[in-house]
Amino acid sequence: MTEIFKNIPEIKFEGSSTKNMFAFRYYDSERIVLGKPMREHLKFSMAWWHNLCGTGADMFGVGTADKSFQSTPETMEHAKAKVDAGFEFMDKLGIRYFCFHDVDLVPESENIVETNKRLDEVTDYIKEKMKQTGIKCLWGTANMFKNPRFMNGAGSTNSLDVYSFAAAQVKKALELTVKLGGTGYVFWGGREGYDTLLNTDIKFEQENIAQLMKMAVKYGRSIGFNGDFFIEPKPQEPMKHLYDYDANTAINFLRQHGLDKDFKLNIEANHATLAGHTFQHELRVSAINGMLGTIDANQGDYLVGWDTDHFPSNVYETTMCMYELLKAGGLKYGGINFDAKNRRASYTFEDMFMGYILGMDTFALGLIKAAEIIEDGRIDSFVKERYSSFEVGLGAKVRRGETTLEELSEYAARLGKPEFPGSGKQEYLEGIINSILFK
Ligand code: XUL
Ligand code: CO
Repeated sequence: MTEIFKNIPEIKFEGSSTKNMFAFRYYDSERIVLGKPMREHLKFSMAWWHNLCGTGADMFGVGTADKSFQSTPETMEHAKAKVDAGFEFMDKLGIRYFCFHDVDLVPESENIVETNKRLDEVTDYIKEKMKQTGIKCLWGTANMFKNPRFMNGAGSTNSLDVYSFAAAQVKKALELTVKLGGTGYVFWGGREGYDTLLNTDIKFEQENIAQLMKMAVKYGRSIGFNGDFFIEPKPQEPMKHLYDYDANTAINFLRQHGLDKDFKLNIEANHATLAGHTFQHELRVSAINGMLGTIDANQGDYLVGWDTDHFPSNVYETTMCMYELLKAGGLKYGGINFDAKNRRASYTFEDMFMGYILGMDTFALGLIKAAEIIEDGRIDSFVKERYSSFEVGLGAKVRRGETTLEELSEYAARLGKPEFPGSGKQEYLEGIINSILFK
């Protein structure tokens, strides 16, 4: 088979001082960090859609990148050329996982029976490549936002026909995920929301979405899907309001509908910031609720109000992300999927590699720094000390739920004026982080 990314070598670790553009500066897959090789902490995954399908088209202009891979777009020949390109790309970078939507893999036909046939054919081909390379599927999903039929939503649609079509796509995408050995199945509800409440019954729509998810769990488990289902929260775009607004909202929805045993969350950095939260906040909220499932790695542009899906370059953010991940004990069925795309003006094959090298290095550096923060211990011990008044005596009774308003009132009355609660020392703590990041 002919090489697609000619002149691009296998990317190896060379250290931070290298000037070689095709090398990792920080990602050293075998380096041990806190007792585990980096590759185990950082289960990197390639997003089929951005990397192999995205051409840089935006609302104002057509694509700039040629992703035909020497074939004719919208054909099965192209679908297979994308497989060839994808596996060569992952192999050269040492990426061991990929994620996909159904429609990323093949051109969609008007008829779902025909589309499904194409999906069977291409996944046979993908399976062969997986066998040859050892590369695995991280998660699969159904694209239920692109086709015009989903204009009013998929699970949240007003039309039974469209709802059934969504169900059919979920069924097939689950079968494909099982066929490819994926350990996750994602629901990102891009059209599950509303543009105006004047035409929308929120309760009805959310109940229907929950039903679709329940059917997915039932069917998935019946065909041997033992991994996690994931909801991927996002506050808006394309709809003005999306139901899975942020981690807390999605967790509440899952619990309300009894889905919390089978589902966890897929936290995406740019979605977090669109919701007015830090990436770290969304990870923390998920983790403390036992819901941290997987990560869509990217970053937004704080000066732009939409989902720009930049490759991660902000080491502060990846450090805090890896700090949360390490403290949560890692991701069981999840990984770090680069839901990221090159800028429109970065249209060459080289740029595709540069994006992944940047992202992988930024996460590797984040991992190294997060481990140093934990080993340093000053942040964790400060936080522990900050709440120490609840460790003994009456404070411990509060924690155990053994006290009353009466008892606390009597205590308060005896105190007179309470002492200040102790400095939050934010500037001191931020200084510690800087001294670890930039030593
Ligand atoms: C869109 C987004 C999706 C999901 C999968 O903002 O993040 O690519 O990750 O459908
Ligand atoms: Co995403």
